Amino acid sequence: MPEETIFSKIIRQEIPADIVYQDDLVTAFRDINAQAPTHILIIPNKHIPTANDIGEEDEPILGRIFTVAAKIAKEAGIAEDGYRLIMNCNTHGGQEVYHIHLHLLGGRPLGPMLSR
Ligand code: DGP
Repeated sequence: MPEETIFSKIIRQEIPADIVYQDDLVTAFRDINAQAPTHILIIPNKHIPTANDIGEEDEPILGRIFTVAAKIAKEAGIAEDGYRLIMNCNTHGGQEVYHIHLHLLGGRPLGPMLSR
């Protein structure tokens, strides 16, 4: 298992972050470099480096990540208009932090999914 990242320190609240939700399986906090009015990262408390490392034993965690994303979107008032959920994987996916995270982006029309 590769080294833990800065996200493990955020989970343990050893460094500051704007945490909007935390339970036994997941933590959600505002992205430091917001790309939209609402930009929240939902991450597992367990260190899973990339989407390639998700195992069957992690299915409850992944389910929780998505139910928490939906709950946060509703609370943020963006559920009806809509939003985008993204998980980047490895270099071609543009992953910068090797602790899986689901980006929740919304609060404005986000346009086409990929820039051309
Ligand atoms: P990705 O490219 O998918 O690995 O996205 C990583 C995101 O993590 C990026 O949008 C910026 C965010 N990020 C990186 N370091 C920190 C941090 O220390 N605090 C917070 N809140 N967000 C961070």
